Amino acid sequence: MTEYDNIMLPSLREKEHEIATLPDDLMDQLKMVMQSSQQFQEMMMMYKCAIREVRTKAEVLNDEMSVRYHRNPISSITSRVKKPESITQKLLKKGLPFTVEAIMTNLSDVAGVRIICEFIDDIYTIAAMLAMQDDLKLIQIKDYIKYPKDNGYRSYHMIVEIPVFFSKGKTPMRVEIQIRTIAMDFWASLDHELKYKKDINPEDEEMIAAELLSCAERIAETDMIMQQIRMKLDAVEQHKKSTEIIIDE
Ligand code: 0O2
Repeated sequence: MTEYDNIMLPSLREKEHEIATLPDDLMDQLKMVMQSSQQFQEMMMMYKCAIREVRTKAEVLNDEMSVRYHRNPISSITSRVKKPESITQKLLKKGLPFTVEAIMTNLSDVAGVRIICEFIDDIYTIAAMLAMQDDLKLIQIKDYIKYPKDNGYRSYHMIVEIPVFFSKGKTPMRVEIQIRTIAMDFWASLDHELKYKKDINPEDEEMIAAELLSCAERIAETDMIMQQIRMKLDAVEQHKKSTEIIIDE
């Protein structure tokens, strides 16, 4: 038995593999117990540190490219540690015990970093540059841009393991990196909102889902066109530079 087993509510102990959702009051109790546990606090601190490491890596790449190519491929970076209630739901869904060990071994998205790029090409450039770094271990890639989800969701997901140096030594920590364009992010935030609207009636939900899917397709087309414009502008710039060199010579 791990220390963390102590934070599991006795009423949940027998049922943990059977239930997929919890009544709100039980969820609140579990959340409070989790948050007051020292081990849980420590784990969340470790995930926050891992997020900082990944954010720094992305910021460094963006700074370098802005000096080298005079443009920022990353338009913004956001991050979050998963909320205790979302961690609980995921553990329940996967039939896992409420332990720090189970969380750290089985959940890869407790720490999340979202990198928002201007253009589709930038997504793959940043992803490749991150994957190349030898202190970062690539665990999994889900390319929902090449293979969008049925609902229209598009984004590039990487699960990475990054070493974080604490007082007791080095700990490899998992972080989920989501990389997407501004347009994809705009779509995903509206889709996310729909997921949490519980009072919506089924016909409306179906209609909104169909509209969202059609928006996702139009957004994908727009992203492609914006990418082509970017490439044309780059080609003009390149041509200008090469003629300047010839004139100088
Ligand atoms: P939140 O609130 O963002 O944390 P897994 O068990 O993790 O391997 P999962 O969760 O299906 O399996 O992995 P996947 O498909 O890589 O999705 C992980 C995250 O991507 C989700 O986290 C969302 O943030 C985002 N995502 C995936 N599909 C969709 C979608 O259809 N719409 C939107 N808006 N976001 C999506 P969480 O834990 O679901 O949520």
